[in-house]
Amino acid sequence: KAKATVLDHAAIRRALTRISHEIIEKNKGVEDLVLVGIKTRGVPIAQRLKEKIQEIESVDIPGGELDITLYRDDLTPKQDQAEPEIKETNIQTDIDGKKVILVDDVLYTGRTVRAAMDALIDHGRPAQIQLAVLVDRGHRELPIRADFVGKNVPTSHDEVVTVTLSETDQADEVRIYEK
Ligand code: 3GP
Ligand code: 5GP
Ligand code: MG
Repeated sequence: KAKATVLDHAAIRRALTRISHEIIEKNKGVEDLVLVGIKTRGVPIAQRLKEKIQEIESVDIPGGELDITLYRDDLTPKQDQAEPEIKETNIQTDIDGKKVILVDDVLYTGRTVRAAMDALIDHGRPAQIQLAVLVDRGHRELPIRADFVGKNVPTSHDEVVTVTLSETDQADEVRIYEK
């Protein structure tokens, strides 16, 4: 059941522009940064950030992808306690000593990000890991927070946030639905 649009196309664009500036400001430039998107929709979001940062700083930041699959059924209220698992890692660049920025569409329990951090640490020894998300919907189950947030969207467990992006879907939009 549709409830409300929380971000439209322009709001998503502005949020990602702001986050790009925040990333540059926090890191005092873009040296040693690597952007790693979590599939599916974290990947196009990371790509957009990369393009904006390139416009601002004229530097092409290396990127990568992680595919993390959930073995619990996240689309229904909490019942299963299984953990997200790494399916595929595609990070061509060396992350030793780098500042890796993980990028995802929605941050919820934090378990996906935890799995993503495990994968990164298996892959190398990053100097830092930072986290950028388009939406933080709350309900963390682990001590994880995002460094860069497009929008905080308070939700109940019965609600679901849909993120559609032009790269993967029809249009750019973030909505809240009642399950
Ligand atoms: P994504 O791969 O782009 O992140 O989990 C598969 C898809 O279902 C995700 O797309 C995500 O957008 C969507 N989704 C909607 N609600 C949930 C949820 O509560 N948990 C998870 N894991 N995915 C959800
Ligand atoms: P977490 O592991 O923090 O519980 O959930 C994060 C991952 O699950 C993200 O990759 C995100 O895609 C997905 N996710 C969790 N809740 C939602 C939600 O309400 N909407 C969408 N679109 N994705 C969600
Ligand atoms: Mg996701």
